[in-house]
Amino acid sequence: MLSGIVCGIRHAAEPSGNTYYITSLEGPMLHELKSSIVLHLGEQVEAEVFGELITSAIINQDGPALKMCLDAVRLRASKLLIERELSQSDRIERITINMQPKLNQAAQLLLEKLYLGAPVIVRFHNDADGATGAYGLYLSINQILGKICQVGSPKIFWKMHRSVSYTLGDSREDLLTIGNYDSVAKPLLLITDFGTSEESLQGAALANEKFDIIWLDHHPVLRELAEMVGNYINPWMFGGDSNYTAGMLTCEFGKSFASIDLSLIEKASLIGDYSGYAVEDKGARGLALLLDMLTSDKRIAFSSGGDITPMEIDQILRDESRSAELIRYATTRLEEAIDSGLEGLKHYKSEIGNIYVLDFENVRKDAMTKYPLPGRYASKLLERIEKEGKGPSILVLHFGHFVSIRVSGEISGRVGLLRIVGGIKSDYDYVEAAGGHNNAASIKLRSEEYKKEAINTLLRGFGCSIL
Ligand SMILES: [Mn+2]
Repeated sequence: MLSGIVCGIRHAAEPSGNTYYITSLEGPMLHELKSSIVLHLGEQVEAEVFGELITSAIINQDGPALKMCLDAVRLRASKLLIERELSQSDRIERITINMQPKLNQAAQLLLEKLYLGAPVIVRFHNDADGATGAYGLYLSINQILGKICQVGSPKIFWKMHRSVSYTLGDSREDLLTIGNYDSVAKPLLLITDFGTSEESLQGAALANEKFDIIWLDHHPVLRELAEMVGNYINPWMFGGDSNYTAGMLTCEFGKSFASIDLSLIEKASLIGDYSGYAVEDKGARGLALLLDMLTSDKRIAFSSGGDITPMEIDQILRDESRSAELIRYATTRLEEAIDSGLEGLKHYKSEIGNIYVLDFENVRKDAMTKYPLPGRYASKLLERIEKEGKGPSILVLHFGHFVSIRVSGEISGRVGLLRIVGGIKSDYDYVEAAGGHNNAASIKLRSEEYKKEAINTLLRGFGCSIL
C-alpha cells in the first residue's frame, strides 16, 4: 500500500497515459507510476501498486496533507547535504568555502525538486568546461537518486547549449519542454557555464516567472542578472574569478550532496578552459580533449548528430578502449588542423606585434567533421603560434560571416580588443553582433560580402598602416 501525495503529473494525450509522481512520507519518497484511475495534482492517495502501476486508489482526506509532505521533503533534503572538510590553504578550496552556504542552499532546492517529481532542465555550454560540469552533476545526481526514488525517477532534461547567451527563444523552448508537466513545486532550470550577459536578461526574466533557477557561471558578473535570479552563484562574488571554472563550480555543487570523487573531471575542466589553476595531468587533458570534440561534433562517436548528453559521455567513458581511441582521433585531427592552419596564415606586422589572418574555410575544406569548431580552434592555434617563438601575436580567423579574434595575454592590455571591436560594432551596420573580452572576441556579420571590409578595419585598428 502506497500512501502519499500526487506532487507531479506528466500529462499524456489521454489521461489514461498520464505519469504520476507521488511523494510519500517514508523514504525513499518518490514514486513514478502509471495509474489505471485518473489522479489529480495535490490529491492524497492510498494506492494499491503492482510493479509500476497503480491498480486502485482511495482519495484519502485524512492522509498526509501537502504541507506535511513538503516539510518532510525539506527535512530529508537537508539530511542529504554533506558537511565537507575543505582546506583554507588551498587556493581553489578557499573560494569553495566562501561559496558553500550558497551552494548548499541551491543543493537543497534541487533535492526538493527531485523529491517532489518537479521537472528539471539542465543547460550546459557546449565546450569542455560546460560538459565537465554537466557530467559531474549527472554523476552526483545519479549517486543519490536511489535515496530519493522508490520507483522510477524524476524527469531531468539535459540540454547542450550552443551559444553564450540565454535568449528569449531559449526560455520559450524551455517552457515548451515542461509544457506537459504539472507539479506542486515550480520546475527547476539549472544553467552552467554561459549566459552572464545583457543578451540573457529577457530570456532569464521569462524563465524566472515559471522556474526556480540555479545559475552557475564564472564569467564576469552582470549585476542585473545576479539580482534577478534567486540562486545565481559565481566565483567572482566570492573572492575568485574566471579561473575558477564553471565545470569546477558545478562539480563542487554536486559534491555538496553526493560523496563522489570528481577530481579528474574538475582537473579536465581547468585544463579545458585554460584556467590559471590548471595542473598538467595526462588523463584530465585527454578527457578535456574528448569532451571538446564530443561537444563540437557528436557524429565522431555516434551515428547520429545533434547534441551530446551526459548519459552518452558516460557510455563512452565506461569503455576504456573506445575513449582511448576517440582521444587519439581528437589529437590527430587537431594536429592536422593546426598544421594546415599554420600553412595558411597571412602575416602582417604592426608596432604592437605580429598579426595573422586565417581563412578557416581552408582548414575545414577536406575534413569529414566539424571538429574543431573555429572559435576554440583559434585559441589553440594562437597557443601554437606563441610556442613556435613568433612572440606575442594577434590572430584573426574568419569563417563564413564570422570573425574570431585572439590576442596574446602579454599584449592584450595594449591592443584593447574590446574597444576596437565595440567601435566596429557601433560604426558599421553590417555588424550583426560583436563581443568578448580583451583576449578573445568575435564578430558576426550580416553577410559574408562585408568580411573583407570588416577585417581591413580590424587590421587598421591593430595599427597596420599598409591597408
Ligand atoms: Mn567556462
